[in-house]
Amino acid sequence: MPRQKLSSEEIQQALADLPGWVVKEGKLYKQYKFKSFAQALGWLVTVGVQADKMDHHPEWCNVYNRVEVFLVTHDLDNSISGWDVELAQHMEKTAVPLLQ
Ligand code: H2B
Repeated sequence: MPRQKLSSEEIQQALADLPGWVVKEGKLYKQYKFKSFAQALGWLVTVGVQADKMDHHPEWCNVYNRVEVFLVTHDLDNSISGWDVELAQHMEKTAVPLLQ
């Protein structure tokens, strides 16, 4: 995926390999349900470190074992870009073993 604003077609293509992810409010969105609060918290730290390395930060909210994530690129007029897809792919890879 290019690290630039994606077309609707490119977004749909990316979503095909990202189970549970949808476009909501113009952002990539998913709600995760982890086995416990501790698993959710561990995942937030893992992903947070990676996001900071990428200098691409998620909008997210955690309540107990649930985490809601919105991904969008503020520097590209709040569009969905290759960075968002890359971060979503990292989230998927790291979340799967920890989910309920
Ligand atoms: N995160 C997200 N989600 N989108 C951005 O455009 C973005 C970011 N830009 N993190 C980065 C920081 C930028 O503001 C700094 C200056 O590199």
